Amino acid sequence: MKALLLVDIQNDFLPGGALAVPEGDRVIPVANKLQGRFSLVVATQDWHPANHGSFAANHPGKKPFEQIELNGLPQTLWPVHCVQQTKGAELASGLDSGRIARVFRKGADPGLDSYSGFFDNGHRLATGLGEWLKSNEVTEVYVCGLATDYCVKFTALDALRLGFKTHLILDACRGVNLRPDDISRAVDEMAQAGVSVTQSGEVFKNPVTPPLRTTLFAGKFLSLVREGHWEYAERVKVNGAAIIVAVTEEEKLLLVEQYRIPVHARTIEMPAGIIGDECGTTAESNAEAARRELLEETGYIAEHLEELTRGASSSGLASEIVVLFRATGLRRVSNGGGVEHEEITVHEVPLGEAHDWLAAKSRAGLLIDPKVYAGLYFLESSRISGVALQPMPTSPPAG
Ligand code: VGL
Ligand code: ZN
Repeated sequence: MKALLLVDIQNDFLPGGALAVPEGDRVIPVANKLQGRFSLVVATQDWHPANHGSFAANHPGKKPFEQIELNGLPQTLWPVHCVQQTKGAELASGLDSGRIARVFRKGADPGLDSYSGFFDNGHRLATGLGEWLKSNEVTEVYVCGLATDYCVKFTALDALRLGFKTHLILDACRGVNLRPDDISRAVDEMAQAGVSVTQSGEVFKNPVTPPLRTTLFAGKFLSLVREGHWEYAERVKVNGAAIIVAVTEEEKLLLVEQYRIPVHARTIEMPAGIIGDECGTTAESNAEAARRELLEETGYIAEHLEELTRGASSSGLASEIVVLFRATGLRRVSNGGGVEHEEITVHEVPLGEAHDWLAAKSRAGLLIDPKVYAGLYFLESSRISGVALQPMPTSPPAG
């Protein structure tokens, strides 16, 4: 498997930061776009204590960029940068971090600097990155970030040493250039050592290699999948679920009650349904699916559908993403009750009584889906803040 390594893309290394790399911010949009081409993304983070030995300020009479010896190793002195728990040490504000599987920190030992994301400069301590990549079956790494002539260079050289096929994505890196040709010398040194020097445009041409995935069981509606060491459920030909927070003109919340086989209990849930194959691509198609499900389950047609939020329904158990909609302008056109065998009871609960009603159902032994409370949160907070709800574009329900 291939992994993308985002090296030290941190606020302090951007223009305006404590140790600004010229044009450091230019790597961010490229790094964001590159992430979509890898199924595994890892970041490194320079993470120094305030008393770090690489800071000129900690050596009386010394200035940034002077050379000293630190515990037997040559050391360039730097301005104070990437101090733990500061804004400057955080990953760059514009960097998409939702897909970063892990962040490896380095440079925490006051007596040792650590340019490479794999080891400190004396190769005395490992950060764990190498082991972790190997445990994830990574054989090939693509390196980008800051700074070409320091942390990027040493990270790429160590990756090679550890046996990874190593690529440098040149246009997704920027360097310090303390001496005018430091960057080009660093690139030459990496290339000489065996790093393949490439451009993001070349990477975008490569197909995305999916992670090693085994289908342990393929049912009619669900598969059980193993990816790495993780097992999870995935729906067949479906890519999400719509949950509908529906309030009638009389301020009544629509809830559904049904017997659920996996939990052997009656449950109270928001009306919901799966978002099919063709959906998920546009907000409208999701809204259409939500409108259809609401009609099937409750017999109500909704005039407006507004997306409230989206997220994982149970991220350790299933790949499912749920989209929470608010439905308004409700008109009852049929009895609902779901498609055959669903045997759904629709409840219309006055909003002001919802909490007491749910508590009573819970006491009676029914299981309340916590997403019901998420829906109530949105109803209550939209009133408190007086947010005007935007109507969604409407069209007649499908089918
Ligand atoms: C770096 C100098 C000092 C880097 C970190 O990320 O390249 N450079 N600390
Ligand atoms: Zn540093």
